[in-house]
Amino acid sequence: MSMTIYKSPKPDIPLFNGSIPEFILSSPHLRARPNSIVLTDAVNDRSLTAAENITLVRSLAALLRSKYAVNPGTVVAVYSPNHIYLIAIHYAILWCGGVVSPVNSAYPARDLREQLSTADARLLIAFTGVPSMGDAATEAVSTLSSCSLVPFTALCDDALANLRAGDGPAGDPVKLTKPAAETLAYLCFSSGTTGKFKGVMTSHHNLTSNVLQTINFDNRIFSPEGVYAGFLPMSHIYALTLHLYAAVYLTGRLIVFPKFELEPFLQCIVRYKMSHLHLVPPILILLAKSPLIDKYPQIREHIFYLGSGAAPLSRSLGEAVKQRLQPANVRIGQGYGMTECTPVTHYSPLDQPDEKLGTIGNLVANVEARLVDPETGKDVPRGHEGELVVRGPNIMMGYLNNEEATRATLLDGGWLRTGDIASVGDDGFWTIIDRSKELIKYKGFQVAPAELEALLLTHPKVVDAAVVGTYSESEATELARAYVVLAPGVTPLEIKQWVDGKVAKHKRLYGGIVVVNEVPKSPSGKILRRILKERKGDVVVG
Ligand code: 4UU
Repeated sequence: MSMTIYKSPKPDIPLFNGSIPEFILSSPHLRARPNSIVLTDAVNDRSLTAAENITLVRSLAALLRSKYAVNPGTVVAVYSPNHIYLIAIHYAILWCGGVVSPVNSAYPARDLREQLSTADARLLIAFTGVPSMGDAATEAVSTLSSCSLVPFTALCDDALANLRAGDGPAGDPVKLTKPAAETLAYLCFSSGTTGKFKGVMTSHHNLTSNVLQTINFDNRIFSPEGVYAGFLPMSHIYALTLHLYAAVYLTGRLIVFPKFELEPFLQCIVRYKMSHLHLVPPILILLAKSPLIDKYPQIREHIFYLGSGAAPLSRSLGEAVKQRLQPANVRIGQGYGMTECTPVTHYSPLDQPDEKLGTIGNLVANVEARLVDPETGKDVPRGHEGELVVRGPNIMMGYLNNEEATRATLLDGGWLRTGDIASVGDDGFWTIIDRSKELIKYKGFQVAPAELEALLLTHPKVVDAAVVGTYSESEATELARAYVVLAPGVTPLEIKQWVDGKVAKHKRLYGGIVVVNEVPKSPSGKILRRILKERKGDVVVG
């Protein structure tokens, strides 16, 4: 088979061979500046230096090992809003040789339970200080005999008390017994190109490689001097790699927000001189349009770089934000990635011309790409669009206990199908044109149509159902919309409210619900989503 392989314009870089904790300890920045503040809580201003963070990791690791039996291979789920101690918890689990499965803090008990059981988690560290999360954690764990619950705050208090008492035999990180590329470190969840959520097996090598691939892309985009805005959820791969790891490895300063609200965020840009903001398109819309921007003109003095990722950014929105922040010369770029790639495969060069704002930039070092026909899998000729297929040290090991999905996604030779339709110019700039997979992205969060369809079909009055994304220009995001065939005696609004009451907030049917006579399907029974997306003049309820 003839392949057309596109290379990164960057030369290959040397990678790290060892565990994630060894990688963190090897950071030349950590050695040079142990006393720099790496983490600050935006709510109460509490901070940790690079060295204090590592001390906390050691104490937490000692506790996790001795009191909670976290050993090599033990899966520990972490269910918490962003918190300055969350980083140390992740590192400590890996320090013991354990595997981290981060859970979206917006998940209700049902989704949490499903992740715990699919990942076969033995321990759930949950932020029970938020009552709804405490309830969900208790409920989820109560039905699982092999998983126990540890409150986040109690665990950290214990570790801190041990430190004050001078305890906590530090110990070194566990030595890996297999190569780092074959040792599981993370189980994040993604629906991939089709179906429901699956555990993405990320190795130690996948993660350390992607940190190096991104920070070496440009040392002004990822600078040790940067003050980073940390509100993206740390349970998602975007913040996981760029904030928990890249920023902390560089000993940059991460300002940690448990949730996003525009005005406090703008105040914090000024208070902490935040320079490097990693955002998603719906936040760029706010920067372009919100009147609040005029109330805080000083933000322009501090912002150096705005990155957008996790969903498409249009050139016009990028330009509108640049305009709004003038006279400052704020650089805007995109990162493209997916959970299965740990995540970054493409990044925009810092000083690109505005006409490139709608592109995802270039391949990062050590990543190769192809463009294939999604139906036949054959490479398309140069200059044509096709499904993006990528290869590199950052590509996942596979989906946990799901050979069928792994085989459909990871092809021979280590190539991964992204389910995104892309094109590349002669200048090496890539553009995402469309998505061939089923996924819906709501404000950067994954919503799997298959999951909502399965839920809809459990309602006795829903005869058939399909869910597709519709785009909202005003919010710069996709919204999930259901097309349903209903039995007599129920209204579409009742169905919508029923769904919205059962799922995590980001999975609600914000795109409304439409009653149809039948769901269009192919002869093999596959939902023809394209036909639904192209329908016009529907009566949309809700
Ligand atoms: C168009 O969203 C992510 C990871 C995002 C990310 C982005 C920039 C991480 C680091 C960074 O620097 O992962 P998932 O698994 O939640 O979703 C993956 C999907 C992709 O397949 C694509 O459809 O999210 C979409 N996507 C994008 N689409 C991600 N980034 C982009 C982008 N433009 N820039």
